[in-house]
Amino acid sequence: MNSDKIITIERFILDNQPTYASGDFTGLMYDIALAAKFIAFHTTRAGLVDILGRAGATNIQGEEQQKLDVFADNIIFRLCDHTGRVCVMASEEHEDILPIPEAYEKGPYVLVFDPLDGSSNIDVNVSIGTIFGIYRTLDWEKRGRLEDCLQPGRNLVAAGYILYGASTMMVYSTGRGVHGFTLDPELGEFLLSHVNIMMPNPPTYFSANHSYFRRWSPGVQKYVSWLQGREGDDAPVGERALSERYIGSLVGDFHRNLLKGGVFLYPGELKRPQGKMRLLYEAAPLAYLAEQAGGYASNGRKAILDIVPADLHQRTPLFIGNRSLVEKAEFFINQYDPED
Ligand code: AFP
Repeated sequence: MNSDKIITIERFILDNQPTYASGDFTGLMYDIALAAKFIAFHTTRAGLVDILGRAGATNIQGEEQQKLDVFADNIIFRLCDHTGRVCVMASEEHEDILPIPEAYEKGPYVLVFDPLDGSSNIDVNVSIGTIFGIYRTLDWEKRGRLEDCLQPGRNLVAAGYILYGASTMMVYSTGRGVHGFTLDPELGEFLLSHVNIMMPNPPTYFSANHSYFRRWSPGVQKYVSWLQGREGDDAPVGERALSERYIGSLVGDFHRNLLKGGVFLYPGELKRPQGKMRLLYEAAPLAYLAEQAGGYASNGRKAILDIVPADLHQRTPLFIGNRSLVEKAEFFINQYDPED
């Protein structure tokens, strides 16, 4: 008899909750896993929109079709607003915080999320993802406020993502390693598939939108040349040479580098010094996972997790992956790019 255990995400979350836990956190993680199943079901049908009706049109049942990112945003909010586990949410899709309706009790947790990242990839059937981070409220007496959402990544109590790819995977950490679960679409269950993921060393890949080379600072240009083995005595060449892979879907690019080792970079540009990535919804949650997996994330000068957000939609340059590769980015930037 094969005795390898089959462990559902529900079982795993329950087995790993501290003995003193109230169950709020466990429930919230389970709600996110449920949201992931709803979103996965809809994303796999995305290619049918031309047949079943486009966003904005009405379907056979007379319901209006929603764009997938609007659907994902809506489903996460509706699964979490009434449970008494969350005091406030913030989504990449909304300018302001999402308070818990007065009719419902508030809870101790703050949920920030990017409901569907890489949505420009939907039309071409390429992987997309959901990213989330969970903080504790700063004031247990009050209903959730903006300050609760503007916490540095160091305060995260959990973070993760759901990758809608060839399979749907949920990868998360609560500060005790990074674990991955693959959705069995027939059973509708996430099953533990990747235990305690660590970024392999030596790394295999680097991921950047190389067509922006001329927009980058001299330090970033030198760094990318180094990644290609064209700059510096210690450049990764020969056996250690890196291959370039870029999907343009952060969750997909990060996931590949998490499993194979590597670095993803979306630097600032000369005309857009803060780059494109959102600190709260993208950079900080993935930075938390990277550090849990033995890696590191930086804005080129300091750890992403140490940046205190000044506003909800703040952007940041992002270098994330194996620690040695990210620290090398900091080295080149400090060497060649004077601080303003
Ligand atoms: P979209 O949601 O507009 O597709 O943007 C996705 C994203 O924020 C991130 O997932 C990618 O890593 C990055 O943008 C790709 O940006 P470029 O197209 O500028 O390379």
